[in-house]
Amino acid sequence: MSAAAPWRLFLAVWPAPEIAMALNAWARTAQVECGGRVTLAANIHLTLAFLGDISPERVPRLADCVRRADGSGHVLALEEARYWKHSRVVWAGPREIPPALAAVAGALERELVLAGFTTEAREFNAHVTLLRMARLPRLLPSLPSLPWQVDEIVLVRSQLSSTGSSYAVLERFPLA
Ligand code: 2AM
Repeated sequence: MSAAAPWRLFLAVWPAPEIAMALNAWARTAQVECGGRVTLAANIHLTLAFLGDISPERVPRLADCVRRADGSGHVLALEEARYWKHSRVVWAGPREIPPALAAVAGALERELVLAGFTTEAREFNAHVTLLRMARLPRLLPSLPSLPWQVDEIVLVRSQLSSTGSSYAVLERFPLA
């Protein structure tokens, strides 16, 4: 019997709809300056760990790792908007990564590695992608004040198509 086709998976924090809508509205304003494709409000998230292609049979083991990772709820303030030239992405992120967010990302990484999962080699860089295929902006509009209450981690399956990525939340893990 052949193994099930892999799923493209990642662990993330997902904003409440009003925060996602405010970020999407901001991105549409920034688009006037730098073009590009705006991330749909429903797709806005911050990735904690990217797993890539994983056999669906390993999902229960992956979920156990997330449950073992200690983490606490906290507020994430997105204060800075930046442009990455190499990926042509406009993103928002905190000026400094909240210690609780860094701690949960670190705990996840440790548990995943212990359980034999391979995560991305890049250092954790807390960012929320808001525009793709953008030109270098001269100046980005300032971000509204968006206190994002982070109170759960989500396990997400990403499916790629010609119209972009679609995301399905497979499981939610509350933070203490
Ligand atoms: P991005 O927004 O910077 O592209 C789903 O694709 C999520 O996983 C996105 O947040 C994306 O980050 C991130 N992601 C996609 N491919 C990745 C990779 N190879 N390494 C790390 N993160 C990745």
